[in-house]
Amino acid sequence: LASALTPPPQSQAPLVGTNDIPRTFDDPVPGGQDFIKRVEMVPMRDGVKLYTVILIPKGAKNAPILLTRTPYNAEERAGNLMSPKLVDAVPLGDAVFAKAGYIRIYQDVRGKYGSEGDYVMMRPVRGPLNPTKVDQVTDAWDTIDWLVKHLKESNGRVAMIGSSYEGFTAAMALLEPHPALKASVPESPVIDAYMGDDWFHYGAFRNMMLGYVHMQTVQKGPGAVTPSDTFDKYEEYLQAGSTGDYVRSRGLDKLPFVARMMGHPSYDAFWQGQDLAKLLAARPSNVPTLWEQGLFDQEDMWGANHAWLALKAAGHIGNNWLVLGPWSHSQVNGKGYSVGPLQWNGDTSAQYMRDMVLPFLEQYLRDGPDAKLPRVAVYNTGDNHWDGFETWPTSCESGCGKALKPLFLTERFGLSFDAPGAVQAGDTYTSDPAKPVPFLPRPVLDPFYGYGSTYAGYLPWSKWLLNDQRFVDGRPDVLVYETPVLTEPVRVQGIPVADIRAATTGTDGDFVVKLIDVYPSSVPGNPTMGGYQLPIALDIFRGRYRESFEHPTAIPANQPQRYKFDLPNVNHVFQPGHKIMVQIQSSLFPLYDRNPQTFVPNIFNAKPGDYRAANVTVLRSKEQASAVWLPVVEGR
Ligand code: PG9
Repeated sequence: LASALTPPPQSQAPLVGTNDIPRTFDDPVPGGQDFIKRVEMVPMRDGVKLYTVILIPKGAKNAPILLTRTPYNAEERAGNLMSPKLVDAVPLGDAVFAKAGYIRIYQDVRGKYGSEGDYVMMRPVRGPLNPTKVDQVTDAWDTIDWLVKHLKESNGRVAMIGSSYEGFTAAMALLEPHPALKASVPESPVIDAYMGDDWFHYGAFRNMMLGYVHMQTVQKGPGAVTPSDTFDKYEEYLQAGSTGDYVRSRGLDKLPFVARMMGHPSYDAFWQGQDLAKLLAARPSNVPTLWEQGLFDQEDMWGANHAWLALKAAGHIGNNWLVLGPWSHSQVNGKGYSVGPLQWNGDTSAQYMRDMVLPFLEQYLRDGPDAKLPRVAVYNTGDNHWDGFETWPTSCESGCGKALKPLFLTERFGLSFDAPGAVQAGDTYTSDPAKPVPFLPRPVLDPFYGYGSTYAGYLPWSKWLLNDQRFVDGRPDVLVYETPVLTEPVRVQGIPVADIRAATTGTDGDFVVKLIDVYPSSVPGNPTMGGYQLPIALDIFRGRYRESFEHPTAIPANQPQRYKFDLPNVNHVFQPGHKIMVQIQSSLFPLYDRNPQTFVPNIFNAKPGDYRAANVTVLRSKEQASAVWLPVVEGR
């Protein structure tokens, strides 16, 4: 090696070479790499082989295996393998496992990147929605079976981990776990993509995911988002007409998954059959499982907590833990010092990996000490620390200790814990589909432009849920209610419920409800937070589904109706000097498709004439009270 590094004297250096590629070449890294990378084509039961990148610490013996099954290119996801040390080579979130000597494995799901076979987006379980003999359950089973039989360095125990789609593959494996699967960590897993994960929220379609489907399904390898000649997606979607018009004009209807979504705008058998929370509760596993969810996850806010709640309801809390951290989507795998404008005490992602996931895996994969995790760990975004709970939520509509407390909309755009008096009253705005309320200040870019293994994407997208809502509070189509300045802290811990009574002149319509923490006008030491309107929970609900998500019905024009839906989890403190605010509006565009406000069978195919302005009256009388029900708790 030393002689290879010593250059020949200049006079001896030949002027012309015959082959500049030596027959062998060893990189002169001191000691070489401290890990071995193997790539295996692991055979599945139907003969299809899956591309599997295996990173083994040199000299490993009896090492546990940590497996991620991904649609995002195993070769890239495994990290920057140029590095001599595994701990530096793997993605940031994996460093603790590399340090602890785990065998780290990334595998391409069937049909993507290096794996053989056909790709089906979120391939459903075998059965009516999947007539083949394979799914993510069998592929995980077959992979684990192969790994424990072929990796002599392992102790025969496997855990699965992964975020989002990778969390979905981890959760699917729990439906019929291989006996060697000893623990699982589904992070922001997609569990019900109709109710509150990637494709719809309570029936409203998430336009902005179309670029993702393009990127993922135009080809087996890396794809790009939908080509566009318009910088601002707000402008692009508005000009296109309906989402169906947008899809057809760009040829996206030729992508089978887009066509499937457009054929199933309601919560029919197609979506119900994919609700993994229901499937998991019907076939609960004994695998110790740590479910993780970001409190500000702009993509998959529904999955982990609903899977955990379904398992709890089915009596399987004993082997299921829940972590709700202060993160945007998949931020748990990056740095967790802050999210949006909020700063935390240290790196909360590192705290989760080091103090929760690693001890959990050590307990079940290495017979380590009891990890002593609280059943539920939720970051307190008001007090800036982790809280541990025996159950969750601590306060809810019924059956969990403390009842929710309604915060009523009152006259003069106030909010009060006192029920309204007898006066008939309401507040009216005109919702015009020609001028929908933007979800982010324009211009709005495609969130998946530049998306890759780093999860970078379009930065405002990853923090839009925390965006200062002053950018819309002056609009005439946004109702804004607020409390007086608080003199006492108001602590909320659980799942707030939006409960809106409203009448509209249209026959369909959407309702967006935002629960907001308004900062004092001046925040010494942090001037940019002065007057900040920080949403702590918000969501959208499609009015046609107020009675049934499966069978939509027209809204009877001008008749009060009730729109009731859960908002995302909160563990927050509205501090003295702050105000609580509720904003109500009828669009969040172009993230969500526009509701034409005229009842049509399938909103994807609404015609230009169906899009009509409607006057929406939000009621706040004694008989028709509107409120956000808050999980208020006293004390710390
Ligand atoms: N939220 C992404 C996704 C998962 C599943 C379907 C569509 C999108 C992800 O980050 O994987």
